[in-house]
Amino acid sequence: MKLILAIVSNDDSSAVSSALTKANYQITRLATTGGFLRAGNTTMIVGCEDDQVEKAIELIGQESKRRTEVVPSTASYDIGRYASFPVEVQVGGATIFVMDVEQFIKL
Ligand code: 2BA
Repeated sequence: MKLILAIVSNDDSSAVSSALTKANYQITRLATTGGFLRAGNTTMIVGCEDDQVEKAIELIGQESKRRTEVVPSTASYDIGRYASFPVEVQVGGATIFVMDVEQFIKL
């Protein structure tokens, strides 16, 4: 048995957990915070059989692809005026750890 820890952006967490649940994976979602950006992200804990790991990674990847989005940003000028302009930011992506499970116990 394996334990998958998948860290995904909050924007993708709903789609990722729906896809995994629909495919009969049992998951736990944790609200986590990235150490570098200090922004919220979501960590999914998935316990599954060895032969189910690949499919889980595929589903997570499908729902959390790294992509570029254009978001509005503002710049201020000394004369007290603000201008809005679009900037491209990278969003999404997943960081995944797969670990061996020594024991799986439900009491
Ligand atoms: P990613 O590498 O895609 O990482 C996204 C989030 O995944 C991280 O959020 C962290 O919560 C988790 N994560 C990634 N690698 C990990 C690991 N080896 N162990 C445990 N958790 C891990 P943040 O820490 O807020 O990082 C956000 C993004 O900032 C990273 O995206 C990376 O592109 C960049 N970054 C992180 N640390 C950096 C550093 N020391 N220098 C430059 N850029 C960094």
